[in-house]
Amino acid sequence: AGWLADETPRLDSSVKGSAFEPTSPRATEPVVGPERTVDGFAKAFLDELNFEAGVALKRSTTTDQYLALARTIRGYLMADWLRTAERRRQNPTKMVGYLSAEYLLGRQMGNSLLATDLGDIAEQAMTSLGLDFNLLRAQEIEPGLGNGGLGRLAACFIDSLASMDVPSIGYGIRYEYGIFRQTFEEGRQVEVPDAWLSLGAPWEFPHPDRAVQVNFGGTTEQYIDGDGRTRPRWLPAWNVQGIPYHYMVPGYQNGVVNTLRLWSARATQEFDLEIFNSGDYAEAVRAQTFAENISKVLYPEDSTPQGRELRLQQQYFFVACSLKDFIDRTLEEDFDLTRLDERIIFQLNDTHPVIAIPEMMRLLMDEHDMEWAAAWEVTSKCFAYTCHTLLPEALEVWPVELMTRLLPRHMEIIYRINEEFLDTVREAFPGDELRVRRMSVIQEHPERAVRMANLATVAGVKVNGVAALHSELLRDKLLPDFAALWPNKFTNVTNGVTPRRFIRLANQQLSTLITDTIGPGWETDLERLRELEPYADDAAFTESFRQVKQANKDRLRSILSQRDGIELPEHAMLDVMVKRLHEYKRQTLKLLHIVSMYDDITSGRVRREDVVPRTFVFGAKAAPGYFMAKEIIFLINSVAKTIAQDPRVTDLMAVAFPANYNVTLANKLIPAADLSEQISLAGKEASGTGNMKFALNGALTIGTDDGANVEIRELVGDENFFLFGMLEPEVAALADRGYTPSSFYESNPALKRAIDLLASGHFTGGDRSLAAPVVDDLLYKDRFMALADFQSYLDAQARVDAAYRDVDGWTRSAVLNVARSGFFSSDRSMRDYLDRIWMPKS
Ligand code: C3B
Repeated sequence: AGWLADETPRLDSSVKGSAFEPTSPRATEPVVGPERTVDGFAKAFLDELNFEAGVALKRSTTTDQYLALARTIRGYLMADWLRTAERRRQNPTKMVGYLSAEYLLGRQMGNSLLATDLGDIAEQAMTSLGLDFNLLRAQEIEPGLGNGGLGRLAACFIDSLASMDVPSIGYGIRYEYGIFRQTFEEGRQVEVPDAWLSLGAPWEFPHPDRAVQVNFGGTTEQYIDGDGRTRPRWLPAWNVQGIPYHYMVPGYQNGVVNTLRLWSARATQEFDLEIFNSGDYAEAVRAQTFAENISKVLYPEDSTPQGRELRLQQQYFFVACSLKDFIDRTLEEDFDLTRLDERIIFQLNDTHPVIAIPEMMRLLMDEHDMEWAAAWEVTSKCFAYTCHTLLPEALEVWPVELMTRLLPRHMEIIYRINEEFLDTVREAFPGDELRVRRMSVIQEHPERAVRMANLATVAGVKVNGVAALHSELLRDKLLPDFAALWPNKFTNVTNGVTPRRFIRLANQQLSTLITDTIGPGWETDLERLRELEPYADDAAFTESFRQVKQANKDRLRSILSQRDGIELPEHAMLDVMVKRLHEYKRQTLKLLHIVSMYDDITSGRVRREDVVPRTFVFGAKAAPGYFMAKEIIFLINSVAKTIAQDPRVTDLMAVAFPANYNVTLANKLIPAADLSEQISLAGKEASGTGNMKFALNGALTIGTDDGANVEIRELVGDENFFLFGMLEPEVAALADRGYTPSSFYESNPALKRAIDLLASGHFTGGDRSLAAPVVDDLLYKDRFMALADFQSYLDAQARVDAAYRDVDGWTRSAVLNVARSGFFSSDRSMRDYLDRIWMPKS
């Protein structure tokens, strides 16, 4: 057990340029963990199985074995976890508190094995016990505690923070049910609850002993305090407890393990005791259910918020728990809270946690006796806000009526923040009452409501967008009045993805090829992928690169065959569009391309030998209440089925739509892709992060000039990217002129044919009405201008075909995509947050 005695943290592979110098660890109590040998691992595993679970190996189920394996692996992380925490406690510095309602973590086992470098030992240990390691790994249900890009981004960020040894903590909600499991019935999406905890939860550590109370409702009043001062206080009507659950966030082979703290809601004892004592047993149980509802389920809306009361309860619940946890438990007891900003910066992941701002004011004033001015002084240094969208309907507003009912004290505080803020505006822009109205934290129409983005902008030290274009539009179009008042508040941090999960784990063969070519260490210094550039013309390297891609495609074919019964052709370009189903992302544009290709072949308009065979893969969940998104899913499945049954085309095209796209499936799909579809209407996709994962795995992008596509194209080069579509200013101009989709339909024969064929019922068993919702929307509304970009898209797809025929040229471009995408590591994003927002030098 040499590694246990080893008190030097293994920081040699920590990310270059980390803002934090590792401090000498002072573990006061050595933690004894299992030995890093096959025997040691096997013994630890049997200990878990026999003594913790109380099961004999011979009698154990696959689930028992999976749980014991998970607990064994986490045992190896324990010493580093405790040591990291102790080191931080001994040397308190400014921390990052990442506040996010979503963490789309993906499976934990593979990542933990990678972080500890225990993969081989674990596999051999399982084999020595006669167990199938891969079967056990496949048991894990990923914690789907997020919807899509925003939640996955949070997971990438905490991975990077640990790999860079940044003192940080992630705060969020432990939903009992994560994002629904998607199934298809007759081509239509059916949602099944995601009971991810049902088999046991081997990766979490509940701490009911550290419960926090959270209050809701009631009223406020003025009272006279001990010093004769009149002060407001909150008389809440009900409360719940937040139970923290801790999750390890291991850094990449650097001896660091950070913490993710997710809160689960429980009924407080007072709450139900009172009712119990009144003799109403049923009411007491109902009350319990009511309290526990708060963390019951993840809202499955993505990008468009549902303004439901329970959602505001969730937001306040986790934020109140987290602030209290930080102030009461993480800070030293006598810490001077006027200096809070020296010890914490809370990053607000979109508007979901923005209620933290008035909550901090309330804590400082009502519970820590601070005056307004002092409380505001420090609060306005402790938060920064990331905006993840531009769609106006996606900006959260909470009705004043609801806010007053649920959080009356917070509403008062928000009013006062707004009053003082509007004074500032009036001073800066005298007589400009229209501007005052636009900037107010309170909107008056269509109903009085709190604009959470405005509140975050008023209080935040910085406001950032998530890609260069997005940050520009955020500043100049979404919040221009704020930018005029505070130009320096606005900044950009382009998103990134963790290379550990999305290259090293997802694409082991490519990782080996990279390491063999440029040596180790690129996983934490991703710009080093540049060293691959010279190999883009190296025959041996490009041959290996192609073999890796083919192997990944073969693996995907076998996975889809087993998982979904989908049989894909062996040799075809793999053209992939995976992301949430949203009209602005334009899955319908992809569908129009597919239908157009089908029509070209079946009508003999193209010669068969001129067709580049393609396999199209979709992966997308629709929000359960999003009618049009669900209709689009149905239509894609209908087209897929018709194509699969039409012998005229089966050798040239196939469409696959495996159900339940999630992080686990992404890890199999992305490494296999040749072509990455990033085709949102320009100006609508804030960043995209899937686009980065594809480029890093050697897919070429066909994309609009939107989000991070802009930066991908700049870096990989125009000749290695298929650009199409209107630019954002052109989109804006067309919208101003008035957009009529039907005019594009009338004037473009290829488009007309594709739409007519869709509308004819050809793909829907002859029933025209089944295609009508989507077709009619395209023809008469088409809010995201798919028809306007259709021809440009078709032309770009023709360029893709031509490029793909040139095998060497394509491979060269693919290699260059990998070599030039190192910028998109989330380590770089974290460095940017550190330099520009969290710990700026100046
Ligand atoms: C997403 C955006 O739609 C993506 O463009 C972006 O890459 C990610 O966030 C991460 O920044 N997003 C989301 O997933 N959910 C929201 N509510 C808003 C934005």
